[in-house]
Amino acid sequence: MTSSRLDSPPALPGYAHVYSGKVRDLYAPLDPATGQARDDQLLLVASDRLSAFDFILETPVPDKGAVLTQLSLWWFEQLEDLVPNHLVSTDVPDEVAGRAVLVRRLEMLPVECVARAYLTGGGLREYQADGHVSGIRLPEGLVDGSRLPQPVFTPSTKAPEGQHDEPMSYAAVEAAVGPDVAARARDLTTRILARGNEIAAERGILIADTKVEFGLDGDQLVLADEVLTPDSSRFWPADQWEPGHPQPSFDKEFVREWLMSPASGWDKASGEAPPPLPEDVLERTRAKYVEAYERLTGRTFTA
Ligand code: Q0Z
Repeated sequence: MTSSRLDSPPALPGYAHVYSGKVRDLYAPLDPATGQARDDQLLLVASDRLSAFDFILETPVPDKGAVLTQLSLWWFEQLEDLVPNHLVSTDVPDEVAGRAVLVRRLEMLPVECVARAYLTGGGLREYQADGHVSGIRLPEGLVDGSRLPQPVFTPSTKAPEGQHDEPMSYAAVEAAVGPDVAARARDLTTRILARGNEIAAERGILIADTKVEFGLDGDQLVLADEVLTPDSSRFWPADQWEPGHPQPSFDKEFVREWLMSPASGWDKASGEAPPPLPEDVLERTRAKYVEAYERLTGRTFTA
């Protein structure tokens, strides 16, 4: 058995492969004059790979990479007055058209900048232990899915691929990047999520939490990587929001439901890789990504 993430990434003429994550690949453009990899730019390529229950599924979701790339680009525009971003150009090779961006290579902060607007997951577990998340005292009586009075900054460490990020205290962020950069990153992260929710709420989507990455250009913080996509954030359907239990995922609900059903024949506890997804589950999942894009942006998605 092979999994797609062990396959070599596609060769892209004019680019050197740098790194592959779970669902994306990173390349450096080659200088045509010298054939050497440039050190000032990167090509970020989003694949159609999907992760569920910590596995990369073997069946790609058609157009997922393009939908998420186009969504990130739209959010960059919506956030332009809040924060500069790393985008250089969307003029990319035909093989990756629509699902890749050329970006400025930055000195990345060694911190995952997470903000939470609703309580769930690791934040909920911290709250249940002692009423705090990331050192911030929250009101009493909150449950899974509760909306927080305001978005809170809950940074985490950048764990090596395959491992889970660990919560990081704000003091540890200050020690890693200095108090000034830490305060600006905290402020920007919570504002990005607040702005995201102002826009998404009008369109029937709640953004429970999000992870953003910043790089430094001199002393200026620059928004890098993807932003406010279903891969970097928890999207919930607003009309089904009901605090008190886990909320359905906007994008992965059909995948999770099928994998956990007897129809899949898969036992999560077995540690085995999940089976390939049936065509109808794939098609409905593709439709959810397109729906998120079209509802948020008001644009029609064209592949
Ligand atoms: C992003 C990632 C992957 C895609 C490094 N502007 C930047 N400058 C320097 N580094 C990065 C960026 Cl975005 C950077 N990542 C995460 C991994 C594909 C994005 F394999 N890593």
